[in-house]
Amino acid sequence: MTQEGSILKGINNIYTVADEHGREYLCRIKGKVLRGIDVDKTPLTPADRVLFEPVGLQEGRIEERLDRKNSFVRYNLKRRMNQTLFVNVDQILCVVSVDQPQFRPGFIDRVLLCADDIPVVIVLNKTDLPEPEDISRDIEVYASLGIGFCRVSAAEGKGLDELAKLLPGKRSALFGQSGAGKSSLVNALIPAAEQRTEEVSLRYNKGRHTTNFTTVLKSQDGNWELLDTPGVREIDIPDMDPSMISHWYPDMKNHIGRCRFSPCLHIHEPGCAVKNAVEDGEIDAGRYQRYVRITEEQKQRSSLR
Ligand SMILES: Nc1nc2c(ncn2[C@@H]2O[C@H](COP(=O)(O)OP(=O)(O)OP(=O)(O)O)[C@@H](O)[C@H]2O)c(=O)[nH]1
Ligand SMILES: [Mg+2]
Ligand SMILES: [Zn+2]
Repeated sequence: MTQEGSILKGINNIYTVADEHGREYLCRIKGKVLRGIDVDKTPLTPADRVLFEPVGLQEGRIEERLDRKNSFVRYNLKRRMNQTLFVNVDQILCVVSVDQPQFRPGFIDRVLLCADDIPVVIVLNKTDLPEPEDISRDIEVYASLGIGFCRVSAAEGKGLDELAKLLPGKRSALFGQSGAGKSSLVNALIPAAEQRTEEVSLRYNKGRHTTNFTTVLKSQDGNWELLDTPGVREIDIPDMDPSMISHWYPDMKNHIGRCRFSPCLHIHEPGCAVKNAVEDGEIDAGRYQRYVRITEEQKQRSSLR
């Protein structure tokens, strides 16, 4: 009999599906195509809700994907198409670190663009390491945009109580650069998760990432979930019209309508309200420079088609 379930992970087209009691089934997709999906998107990702038919006690066949509440989408440069990384989350914990890997605000800007309407909280990890000065300035800029922030050290157990307060009743995805400490944080918050972690130097020598597929992990009390995701080195924003990018910047939104030209890329156009706001210090100059880089990249990508 068909049941509703939730995907915990998928490896080589074999999906682990949990039913409403938490019982797990190893499932394949029934037939060649899945009902309820649009062809060019990733058919199934962790946290997708599905209808499946159990076959015996531990296996099953997935028949249909149910509607997604939201999606985190990036552009996959190799495959030259958008790629959904995970879905149906209440918030994204963007894990960045003080160092190893280096703190890069441009990475956070791109995560915010990929996140669409999903709320993002910046989790600054490895605060036990010496901290470059400009980090707190950048963090203040994000705070002024209403983005949540949390300082932690998975290694020393610092700030984890604060982080834990953000989790009850929610499904949160940890996303960030490889080596930032996502799996270490998952293990600190859900000890039974036993996610593999590895030293950054070891990793770079071998040129690989430690976590290589996304897993949904349930808290001990069953009240909240974490998604541990594979780290990335870079992230590219999904395909969109370059002139639309600024609409996703809360700090630019109020200025856009006052530019002389419409649409305006806010780069070379005269009478640009966004550029004026940058000059007046209303918009952070660093964030604007990174906006220009992201927009130029997007223009170039569109021109290659
Ligand atoms: N100094 C310090 N090191 C940490 C901290 N948290 C994690 N690490 C170390 O950073 C390295 C990478 O940690 P992981 O948890 O594997 O990082 P990850 O983000 O899951 O990496 P990927 O799975 O490749 O994306 C490990 O050697 C951890 O021990 C921390 O708070 N401080
Ligand atoms: Mg990991
Ligand atoms: Zn403009």
